[in-house]
Amino acid sequence: MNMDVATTDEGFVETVDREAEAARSPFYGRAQALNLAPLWRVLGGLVTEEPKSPAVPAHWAYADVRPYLMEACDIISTEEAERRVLVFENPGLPGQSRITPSLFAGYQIILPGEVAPAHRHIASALRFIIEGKDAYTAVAGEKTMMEPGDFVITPSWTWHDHGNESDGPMVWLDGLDMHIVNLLSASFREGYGGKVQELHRPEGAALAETGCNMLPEGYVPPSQSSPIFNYPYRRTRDALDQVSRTRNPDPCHGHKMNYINPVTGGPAMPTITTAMQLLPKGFSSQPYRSTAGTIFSVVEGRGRVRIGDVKFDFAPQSLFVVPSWWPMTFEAAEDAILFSYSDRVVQEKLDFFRERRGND
Ligand code: 1HN
Repeated sequence: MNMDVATTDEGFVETVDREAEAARSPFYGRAQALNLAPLWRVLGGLVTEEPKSPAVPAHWAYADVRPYLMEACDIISTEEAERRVLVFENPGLPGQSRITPSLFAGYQIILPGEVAPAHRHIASALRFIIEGKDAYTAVAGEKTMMEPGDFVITPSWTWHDHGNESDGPMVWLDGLDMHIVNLLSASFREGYGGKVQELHRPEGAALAETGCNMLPEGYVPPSQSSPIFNYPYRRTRDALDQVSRTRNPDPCHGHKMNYINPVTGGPAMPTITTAMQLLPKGFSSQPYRSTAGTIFSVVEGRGRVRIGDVKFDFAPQSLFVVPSWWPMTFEAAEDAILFSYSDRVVQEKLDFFRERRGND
């Protein structure tokens, strides 16, 4: 036997008997002509012993990204682009508009007076505000003004348009689940047929109805997404501050709070788990890994994240990605506030989700 170590297309190392494989080769060729393929040549890569993400850890500093956003404003209008977005591409997944295999991340910039026209799609979106004020998004007939640190939801198949009524640029992080939608070939999209949608609810209606730990008698939720579509930073920050006075920090996560849908108590979005966490100054976390590849956006504070043997220093408005099953630890040089999103809720619904705390 002539045993060789070979690397498959998926990058997995296998032991191969070259002579036997050569003898089987005509069979493989004839089978291929009938669109048949031998499982035994690909099994190891199809069903891995542990998660092997094609994504890699990556970090973007806002000072590096912002000039490109500004330059994008010089070369294309929101009108022409429809959405003026620079996509964060995972270096392990170039050209695919993926920051993880399942999730999209991009920064959208909208200048004073511009409008991003109304449309809707099956993909759900989150907005996490990075810079600017007095810009709005309108979702399903209601407008909300956005500020840095606000977490805003565009549920599946809801009309949405954005506008900037301020005198400065507005930048937010767009997180979308279209890769999950597309995996299942379930995408639809349509234009509204007018720049801005008709508003039929006063600003603040959603927060009053569903964001005060009460629900109107007889309330029927319009979708599986949280009816609160803007979680204001002021409230989130206050909650983290209060919680940090009454609880000890989790050894892996510090003070971490998940955004919830008040109707169900479950995650705010049906396909994307979202959270905000406070790492107190001087906090040094225990290692943590999970199968949910996670995108982090830093709101406040400086520190360091270690992902496997890769280290990134983070600062306000940094963005970084931790792929599935990579161990991560945090060190906070200052009180740090981190927004994050992942596909955890999807994995939990399908019984896929696994996590491991500590060093094993
Ligand atoms: C989209 O519709 C928006 O509505 C932002 O603001 C980013 C990225 C990919 C596909 C659709 C938006 C998007 C997007």
